[in-house]
Amino acid sequence: MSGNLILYGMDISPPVRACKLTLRALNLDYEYKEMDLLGGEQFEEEFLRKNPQHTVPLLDDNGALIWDSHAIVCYLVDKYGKSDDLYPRDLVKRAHVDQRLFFDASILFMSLRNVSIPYFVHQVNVVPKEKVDNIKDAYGHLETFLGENRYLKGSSLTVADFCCGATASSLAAVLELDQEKYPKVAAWLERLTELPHYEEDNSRGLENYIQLLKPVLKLEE
Ligand SMILES: N[C@@H](CCC(=O)N[C@@H](CS)C(=O)NCC(=O)O)C(=O)O
Repeated sequence: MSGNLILYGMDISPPVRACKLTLRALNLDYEYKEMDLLGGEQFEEEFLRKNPQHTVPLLDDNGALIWDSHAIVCYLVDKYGKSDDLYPRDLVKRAHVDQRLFFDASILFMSLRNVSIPYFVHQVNVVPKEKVDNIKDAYGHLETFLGENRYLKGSSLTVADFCCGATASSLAAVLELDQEKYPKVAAWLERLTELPHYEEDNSRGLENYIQLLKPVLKLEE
């Protein structure tokens, strides 16, 4: 039973959307507290006491505070999943899902954050070639990971699809996916749109995110 789950977030944030997709897949009720990141609400004392790293998503599960989307989605499945399908308990299978999660945390999401933060914080709207190349590399890795599989790790959906999917769909805010070069990524992202409530949990925030960034960014290629 989920008691008092509270998710602190902002819909434009890809890691927040990954948590929403996970909460939805687990059929969990939760309270959503929308934060004003662009107005600096994450730096207010009350929030810093909860998460000194001042990031969303932040999960409050009956007083237990957990941040970083990857830690949150794994925790949610381990604690509330009726099965381990989304985050397998088998050690090898789990390690493979973890690899995709760490790839999101360290490569995929960072290729986006390294463009978005300079703009949101310092109004830097020119994206140097090496940052554009990082995004191309990240798309390329996803194409390879997908191979002949429907999902990022094999034939069934896992939390890696939620985390990497929320980020990969958001990369279009900087560099539109080249569907001919990365057909498997394109098909996988399209497949994810068939998830129940995907529109509400990912697409809406994603569209706002793209609208905020795409028109102002100038890419050096
Ligand atoms: N690795 C973290 C990244 C979280 C993150 O960077 N969140 C951004 C929004 S997308 C944020 O809260 N930025 C505000 C700040 O860093 O002050 C996760 O997956 O949760």
